Amino acid sequence: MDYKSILFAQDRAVATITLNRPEKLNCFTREMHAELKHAMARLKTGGARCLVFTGAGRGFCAGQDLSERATTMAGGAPPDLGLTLGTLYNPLLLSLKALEMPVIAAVNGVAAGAGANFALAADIVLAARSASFIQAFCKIGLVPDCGGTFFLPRLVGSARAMGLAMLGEPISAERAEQWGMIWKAVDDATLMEETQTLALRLAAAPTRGLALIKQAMNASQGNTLDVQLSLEAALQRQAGHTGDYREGVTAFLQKRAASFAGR
Ligand code: LHQ
Repeated sequence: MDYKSILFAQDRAVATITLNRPEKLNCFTREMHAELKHAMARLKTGGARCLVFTGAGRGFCAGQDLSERATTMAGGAPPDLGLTLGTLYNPLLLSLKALEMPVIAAVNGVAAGAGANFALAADIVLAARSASFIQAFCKIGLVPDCGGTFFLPRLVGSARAMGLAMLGEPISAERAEQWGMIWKAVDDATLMEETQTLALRLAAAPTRGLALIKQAMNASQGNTLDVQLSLEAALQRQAGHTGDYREGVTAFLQKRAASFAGR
């Protein structure tokens, strides 16, 4: 598939997907969704062990391309935005969450609407100091989607989540870091360098173990302690069967750096 709205690159075991409609702040179109779906599927076979998402130009992603969305359909009927979410956005979010490798969002500029929540769905979010996050939905009469009503209260607490969702005010990268919404705000000039360093580090880590950590963390959102403890035991059983566990312990005992194969 020839990509027109995204770029896909792979450097060693780090795959990078760049949303690439810079003149429109990389807002989502149907075409971009189709290309993202294709690129996500490609990751399963290409040997990548870490995925980075970023945006081209001055923005990360301004959410749904509103010019592609009629507010009134033929015959005057209202549009079915639930169908759009169910067919395009929700599968994208779930595929990110299910991806068996760490996902980093390198938020290079404004992240608004679905673009903000798409970034928050990553496992680790780095943002340029000049970047901002905007729950823009309330300004056009919509509800935060792409998991916003799930991630935000868990990340920043319900008072801040409600304020962000109802006021739609931009929150700076630094404030987002202070609030625990993202991992780190970094200087604009070093964002991509720091992202690549982190991505290479994660790509050289025990990938299977990281995938199991991700599974446990994601499941914990809806589990009771006893259920979560059982899940930890089941996942630890799997982790204990990996070559990377053997290598990690052997390297520790031999006082040398471990070399993880990712399985
Ligand atoms: C845009 C957009 C955009 C089109 C910038 N669309 N062109 C899911 C399912 C189905 C339907 C509905 O929605 C959803 C989920 C959602 O994501 S809803 C929320 C959609 N996003 C927004 O409401 C954000 C709209 N954008 C903005 O508020 C501003 O552009 C922000 C604050 C992000 C950035 O402002 P500025 O830095 O001042 O840039 P700008 O507004 O000048 O934008 C640059 C260009 O990008 C401009 O085009 P132009 O041809 O005039 O230069 C904008 O029209 C275009 N653009 N966002 N979402």
